[in-house]
Amino acid sequence: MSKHSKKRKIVSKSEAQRKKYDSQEGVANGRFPNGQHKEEEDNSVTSPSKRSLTHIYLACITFIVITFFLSLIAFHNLLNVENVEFDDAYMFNIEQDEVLKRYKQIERMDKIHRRANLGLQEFKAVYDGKWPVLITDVMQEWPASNWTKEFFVNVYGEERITMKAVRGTLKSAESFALPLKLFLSHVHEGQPNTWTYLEDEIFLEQRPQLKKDLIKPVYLEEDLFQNFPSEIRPWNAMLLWGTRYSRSSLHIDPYNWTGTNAVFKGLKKWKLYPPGQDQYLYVYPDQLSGFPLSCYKYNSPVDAFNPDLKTYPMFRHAKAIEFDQKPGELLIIPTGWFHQAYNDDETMAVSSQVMNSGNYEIVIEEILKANEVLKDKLPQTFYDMTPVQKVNTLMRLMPKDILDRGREVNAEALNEIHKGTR
Ligand SMILES: O=C(O)CCC(=O)C(=O)O
Repeated sequence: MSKHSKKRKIVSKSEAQRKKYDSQEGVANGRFPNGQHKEEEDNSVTSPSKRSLTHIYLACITFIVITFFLSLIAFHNLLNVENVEFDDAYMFNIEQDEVLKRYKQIERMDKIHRRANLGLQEFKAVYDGKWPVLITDVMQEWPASNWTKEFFVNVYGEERITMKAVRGTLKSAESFALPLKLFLSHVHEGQPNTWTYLEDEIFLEQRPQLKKDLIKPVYLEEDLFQNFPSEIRPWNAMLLWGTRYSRSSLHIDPYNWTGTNAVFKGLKKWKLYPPGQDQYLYVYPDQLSGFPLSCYKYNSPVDAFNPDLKTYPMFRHAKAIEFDQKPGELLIIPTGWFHQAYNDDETMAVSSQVMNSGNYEIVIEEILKANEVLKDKLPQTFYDMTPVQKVNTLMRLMPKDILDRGREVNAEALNEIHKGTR
């Protein structure tokens, strides 16, 4: 064997080795077993080892890109709950726990849910007594959606309404009675520290021709307050007409009922506080409503839209859901949620309430808490009864003096209207 042929043999052995190692993972670092760098060996042709390296890089990059886009889509879906559309059929095919778990995820996003085509069963499973919701597709049918300022001035201008007026902070609010025409002639004049708010519980109640323009959507049809005697049944259509900057107080509704608010004109801003934050809200202790069928009042001295953090420093820890409510949207506020509304424009709305199978236990508890006399009279079977039986039993036990007082209060309110003193 010549010197040259010996050299060729050595070269061919190293090529064989290279083939062998190219097919192994260990070559992925580009080195041959003898320590020689692959590229030094042959950098003019793409070797099999270089190709497998490229495949691995490509696979990694593809994986990263797909994961990134999938995360983006998931995040977007969570953020976009305002327009979320859930399919009832889907909802009923999964366990209720699953539904709630799914909503828990959304809850963390601190968003209001805007819903159209919301089924009654889904409303009950997910929102009723649990989470606030804006229903966007029911008010369009209500004749009240066509109410105008001119209509109220022309037909009811001389009628007296009750209004709250503020000069300074919310704490300076005072109540006045005046003709609707006078109130409406100034309703465009709100200033940050000078504003007025028509908050009248009787005006619509006394005018069935107007009240019939408000249609009860299916979510509010079950209403156990209808089983209360009329003497103590809460008024259930409060007219709210405010100048810009006007606002409610921060409160939970009487009897801790489920509140509703339908905006017809303007823009309402809301702050809603999920339950369990009383220590941050400085709730006045032991205040009673003064209603004939008494209940505790849960009111906060804090104006959530202009909080005095020097006086109420813990308020900064309170967590709210904040959102705007536009004309044509109906808000349903669950029992137990402190809430405050702020009219960011001249705004007309109607608020109401329900007691239903989602909140009746809480409402009854509130009634019993403030009326020990009723608690003592409950039959032993009370807690086994259906919601309707419970309410009817409680109403049958109502002491005569509470009913008499209710009759008196209603008569006084109506008298004041007729005498023009309110
Ligand atoms: O719209 C408003 O001013 C709030 C009304 C309200 O919270 C209520 O009626 O309980």
